[in-house]
Amino acid sequence: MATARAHTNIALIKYWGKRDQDLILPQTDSLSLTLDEFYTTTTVDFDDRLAADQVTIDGTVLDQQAARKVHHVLDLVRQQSGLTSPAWVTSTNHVPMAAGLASSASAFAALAGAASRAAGLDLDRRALSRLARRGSGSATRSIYGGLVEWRRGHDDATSYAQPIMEKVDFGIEMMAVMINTAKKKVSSRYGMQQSVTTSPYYQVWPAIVDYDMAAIKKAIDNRDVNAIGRIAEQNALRMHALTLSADPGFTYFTGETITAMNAIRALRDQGIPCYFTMDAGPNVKVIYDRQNRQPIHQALAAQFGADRLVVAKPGPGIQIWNN
Ligand code: 2P0
Repeated sequence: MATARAHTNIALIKYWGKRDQDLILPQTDSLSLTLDEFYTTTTVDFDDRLAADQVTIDGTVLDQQAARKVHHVLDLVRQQSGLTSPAWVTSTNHVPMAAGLASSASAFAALAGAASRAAGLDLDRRALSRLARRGSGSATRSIYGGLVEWRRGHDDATSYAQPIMEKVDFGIEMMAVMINTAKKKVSSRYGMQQSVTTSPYYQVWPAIVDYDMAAIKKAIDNRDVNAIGRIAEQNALRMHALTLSADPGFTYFTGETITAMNAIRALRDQGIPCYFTMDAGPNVKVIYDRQNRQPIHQALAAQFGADRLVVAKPGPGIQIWNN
């Protein structure tokens, strides 16, 4: 039996599209910040008295269909270890609010860590990153803390994450504006594939990411939070343009998403540097230097309510222990 804790991450340069659906090989590199506030703790116990894998998330037992991606990762661990037993999987999401902010990243990273250790494998972090990738692409990056890049690679062996700056030594922070915590209508898996196959703009996306990756790495080297924010905001808008320009077009934004984006632009116009990014859902994450937290929090609390704001600092990489 083993337990792992992994933190979620928010991409500053987005992963949006796969080259290989089964291996989860991405079209492009991506880069993220692991957050301290949001994490998943998962325990795995292989037990040959079980008839099938039993997956419980936040106290609810998943049916076979809902647990499909979990079975897939467990099967890979069984292949690698030679074990054949089914497993108990118990997972708890630690988020400050009722439901989801990018929980698949922390969930599949924690599952990879706990399942591999419980099966007696002693995987290094690169191998853990590759295993987490097979559950969900964004989980590849949640093995590491701080600023992390996922190199797209060209096959299963070469597509993994690596740390850019595990212990972040400057003031970058993120504030989540929780617009809506209900489950999204268009899964990211389906949404990104629609973008790849039907958006006429997709063909320029890889070149945009190459350019943004180089620029953001330079900004990180310079510890320039405002340059990081500017690059991340533009990259996010261009990612979301791939959903709007798909056929049929769709968006993860709601009216309140746009309202929050405008609130952040207004703060900028008042001389308070802050930037936004959005993922496959309506919530907005604000990127800023911690020295500017107070006026940003005050302005957004007045508009959205303080109970819908969560401040997150850079967080650590995966921890795994035997029970
Ligand atoms: C990211 N997102 O880089 C991007 C930006 C959402 C928007 O990774 O199909 O749940 O499991 O690989 O990782 C969300 O997609 O998709 C995601 P799969 P995943 O964080």
